[in-house]
Amino acid sequence: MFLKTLAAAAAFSAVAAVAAVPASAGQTFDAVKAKGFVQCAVNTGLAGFSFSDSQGKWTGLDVDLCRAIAVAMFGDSEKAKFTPTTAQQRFVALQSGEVDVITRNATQTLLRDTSLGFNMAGVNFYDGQGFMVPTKSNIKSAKDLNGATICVQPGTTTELNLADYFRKNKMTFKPVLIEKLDELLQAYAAGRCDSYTTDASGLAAVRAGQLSGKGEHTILPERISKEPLGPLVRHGDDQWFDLVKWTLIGMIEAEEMGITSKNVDEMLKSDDPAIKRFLGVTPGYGKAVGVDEKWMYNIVKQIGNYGESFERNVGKDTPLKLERGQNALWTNGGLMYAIPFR
Ligand SMILES: N[C@@H](CCC(=O)N[C@@H](CS)C(=O)NCC(=O)O)C(=O)O
Repeated sequence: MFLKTLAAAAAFSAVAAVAAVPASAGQTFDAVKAKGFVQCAVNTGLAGFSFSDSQGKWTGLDVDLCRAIAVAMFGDSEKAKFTPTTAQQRFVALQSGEVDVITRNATQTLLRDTSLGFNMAGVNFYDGQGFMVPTKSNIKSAKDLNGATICVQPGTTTELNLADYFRKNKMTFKPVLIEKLDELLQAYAAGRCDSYTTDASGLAAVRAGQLSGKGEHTILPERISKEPLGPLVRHGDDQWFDLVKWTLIGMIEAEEMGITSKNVDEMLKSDDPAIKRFLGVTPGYGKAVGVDEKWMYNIVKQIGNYGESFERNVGKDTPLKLERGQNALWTNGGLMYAIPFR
């Protein structure tokens, strides 16, 4: 009996000891801290997601996520640098250490998580693959594309899904593979392809961006795949993985809690214990993640919550005019669900 009690006490203190151990810093986390900025792989230019203006200032939903990571690490959204990558270049850039994280419409898949050596740190945009056609073609459905020539970027899930979809539906197609988005869109606009296929968000982005003023374009109704897009980090640094993952979850949690860039200072005075912990008024989470206790306060203050970032970059009042849809909070019928800050 006495022995049992001793064993139980030992087990309890072991748990307590584990809980008290500070998060151990990993290679990437330390390297980012030492160099003083985070290097993110982004698109070469996709309106609403990652786009650089004539002054070289990057904006977009994916850029916001990168900046939020910078805020978590350094308290400053300007401590983020961007490496534009094509779909083919992005994975090598992460594997080689050229970038610290990919915040660029990358679909989370089994092979990327395993064989490519990455960890998937959450989903910041739920998407599906679609097709675009010139409106004057009068094509109304993907099923009308039998025999079509289709423009597609190599090194993407898009390319693989396209082949599966046509095979499954016993249809044929001719792929035109072009790595650089701008070149591909020129080919499409010049009529070299009957259709262009990518994630539906990408179709909306190029229609509002590179293709604006180049005729009318229709996005066909079918979504032929699931494209959960989100940040990727290299295997081997759990602390860095945790930081990226909880930065994204934190932006969603802030929206769930009703904390915005406008009211976050008011919220500091809240009596709600969960809000006090979230904003670092009650310390704990910052230390657990290895950053300043005010990390989430700073992120919401400088970047906003997930919904604010969505509306500012891709929402219904932007040229992309995207509905929240699957990207609404779970409480509003969407898939965005923050794992508890606890
Ligand atoms: N989600 C797919 C496709 C990602 C992708 O590369 N999409 C294209 C079309 S939206 C893109 O981002 N192009 C921008 C660029 O190459 O800079 C994947 O992860 O493989």
